[in-house]
Amino acid sequence: MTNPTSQPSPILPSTGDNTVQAVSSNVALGWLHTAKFLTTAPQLQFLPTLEVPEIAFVGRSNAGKSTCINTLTQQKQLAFASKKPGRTQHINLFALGKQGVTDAVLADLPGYGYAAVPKQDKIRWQQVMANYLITRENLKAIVLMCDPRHGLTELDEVLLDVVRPRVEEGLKFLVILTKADKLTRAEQTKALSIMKLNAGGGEVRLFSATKRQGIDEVATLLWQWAHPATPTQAPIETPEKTTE
Ligand SMILES: Nc1nc2c(ncn2[C@@H]2O[C@H](COP(=O)(O)OP(=O)(O)OP(=O)(O)O)[C@@H](O)[C@H]2O)c(=O)[nH]1
Ligand SMILES: [Mg+2]
Repeated sequence: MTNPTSQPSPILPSTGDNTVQAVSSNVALGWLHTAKFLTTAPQLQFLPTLEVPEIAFVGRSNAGKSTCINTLTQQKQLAFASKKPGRTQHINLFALGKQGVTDAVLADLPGYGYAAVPKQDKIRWQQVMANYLITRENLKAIVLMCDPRHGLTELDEVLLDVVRPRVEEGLKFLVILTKADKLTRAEQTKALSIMKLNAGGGEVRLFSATKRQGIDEVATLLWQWAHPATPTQAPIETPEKTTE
């Protein structure tokens, strides 16, 4: 195994927003199960403008983004997953919401860093991705999928640089350490603590689609991000009654 994520890397600021609603993982998973294919687009300008929160899954090619979406939504083939890297080549949106009312969207993005892709295509895709991450207005959260056996790659670091200003403005950020089933318990613990250092204020979770590890936790987090608690109102003070 290569040494995972050992070098210090960009620290993302904490968003400092702790207003979350308590929810059971069953509710969160039930909500995720409502996912339906919404649309696909080769780049940002062809995506519909949406008002609901969007949660984007990004990461290196073959990291497990599409599989993670299928696992969380409990649908076998919602997103196309494949052994062959570079399977997802468009931005694919999936609508979530009970009773047919969309209240959030998941975005499955093409992976980066696949060596066999021609250089021109790589550059084009990096521009599409940067453009999406910087300007997509309803983007509420980014889930960075990272295979802990490889650690953060150079392109992951570039992505962290691109999203840092938005995280400072409140964008939520989660690193999912994928394919945790490939690691021993000790390696998982180590990879988790190293990534916690590297992700700064972002959340970090271990995940395995095959061993069904981390699913409840990630589902709950995504539900909370899509349904932030409205700040509790301060009680209105009524003047004390005076009797004369
Ligand atoms: N062992 C194991 N394999 C996994 C897991 N998640 C995904 N894989 C495998 O990893 C490969 C890539 O998965 P995808 O979900 O297609 O990866 P992706 O990140 O969407 O890839 P691109 O679309 O190319 O960017 C597939 O062969 C999956 O079966 C996991 O948790 N454990
Ligand atoms: Mg994919």
